[in-house]
Amino acid sequence: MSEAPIRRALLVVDVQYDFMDGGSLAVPGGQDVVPVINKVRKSHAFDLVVFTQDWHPPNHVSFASNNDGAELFSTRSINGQNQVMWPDHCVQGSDGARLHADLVRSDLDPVVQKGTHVEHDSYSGFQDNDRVNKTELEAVLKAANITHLYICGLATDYCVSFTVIDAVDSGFAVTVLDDACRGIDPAGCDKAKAAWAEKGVTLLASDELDDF
Ligand code: VGL
Ligand code: ZN
Repeated sequence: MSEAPIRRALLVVDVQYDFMDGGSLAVPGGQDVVPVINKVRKSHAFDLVVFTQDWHPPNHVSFASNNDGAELFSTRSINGQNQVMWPDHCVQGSDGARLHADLVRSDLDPVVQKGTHVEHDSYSGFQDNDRVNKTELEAVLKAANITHLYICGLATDYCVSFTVIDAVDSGFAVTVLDDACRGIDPAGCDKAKAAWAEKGVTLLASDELDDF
């Protein structure tokens, strides 16, 4: 049986101002991924580069401010999901929701928005946490015949991790670029990496990446 030719995409998760130091939901050192991601992009011939963008309506269910009496970073059960009560972040059209201006981008790079439904949170770039709605990410990748995904961005223990797991489940060969990611909680990052290893994900430093 002949194998599909290798086609590689760089998938950059949620590199947005609200996740930078000083942002409303800061990931420590979040901005430090930008030069690493740019360097990887410039030094490799990716067939496609895709960005995800957390893109919430102001009345989004994941905001503590929209849940009476909710303490920030506590967890509530909402529609059968454990929902973290986040600070307001990545509100559609806000400055905090913008992708970092220093990211090298082309007009050809798709930007896939997620978390757009009021009642559903979406850590994964592929689908809501409750799996009710899919984004167009899988269709975008499949339309470009992508076989291998190189994933980086923010935050390791939330949106990167959920995206990595769904990417494997969607049939892609997945590599995560460790130094092009930052996480919120170190214990959560360790847990995420253990789960990725179980799924056959390759974890590399960006300078360990093969030439292509
Ligand atoms: C994220 C929490 C809430 C992320 C997004 O990008 O990791 N985390 N929304
Ligand atoms: Zn969010």
